[in-house]
Amino acid sequence: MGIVNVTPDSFSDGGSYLDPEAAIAHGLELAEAGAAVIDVGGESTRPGADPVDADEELRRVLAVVRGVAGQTAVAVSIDTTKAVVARAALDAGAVMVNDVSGGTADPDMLALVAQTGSAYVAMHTRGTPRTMQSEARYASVVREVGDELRSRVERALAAGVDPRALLADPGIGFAKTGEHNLALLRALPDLAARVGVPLMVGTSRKSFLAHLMAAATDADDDRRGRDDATLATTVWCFERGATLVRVHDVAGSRRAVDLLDALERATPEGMAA
Ligand code: PMM
Repeated sequence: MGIVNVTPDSFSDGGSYLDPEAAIAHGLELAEAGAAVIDVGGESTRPGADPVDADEELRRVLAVVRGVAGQTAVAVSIDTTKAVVARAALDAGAVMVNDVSGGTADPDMLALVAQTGSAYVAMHTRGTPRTMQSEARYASVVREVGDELRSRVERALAAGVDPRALLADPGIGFAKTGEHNLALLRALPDLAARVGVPLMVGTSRKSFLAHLMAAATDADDDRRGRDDATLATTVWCFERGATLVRVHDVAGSRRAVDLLDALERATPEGMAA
């Protein structure tokens, strides 16, 4: 899943794609680079971010969803917690709703997804982007995130969301410390078993990667370093059963994943040849 943030304040690409034409061109570039889904978002979810009202969110995303969906066969997803934004985006050509609140922010969201038959990503978080980091307290992060995510999945299924089009996401960086993030990444197979639906994971350029880089290399914490660390976590996630990863650098991720596939298929004879 390639990311198009149409926001002034997302932490890694905020402000780069506020102009709809630039955002559409970027989405098409990610499709060309091999993304399976293009995720368009108009509200930053970085820790402490201020909420955006539905009118402003629609003003940012709608032309971009329409433009990308109209010019590529690659699926478009709308990254929103609001049912009105999701509905308009689905009407404009999106086929998936990526909801970082997992259906807890808007009481109308799950019914809308069920009624439209769209695909749905239920992500785990606690509180809102403003409050979530104060809620990063767990006795056992894998068990608690697994249980809370499972209950979001069950609510989605009970509302009539299509079970074949439902993904769950542990919400790396959402109400989690760096250590929580690493614990969840290490336990992905266990988490997948607890949640019972395919997993999507988003580590791309997130701040906990700086600590991982510092522990593993003497590289500076810059964009390149975070993209390298994202590739390592992307391969890690696919190796441990994730179905979809959400990334900024689609071309690099695509190459890494194609190499992983080649490695898995390779025979000793094939490698020698
Ligand atoms: N992360 C961000 C935004 N939306 N959606 C899902 N499902 N999973 C994530 O991990 C996720 C998300 C924040 O990252 P960004 O500001 O770089 O887009």
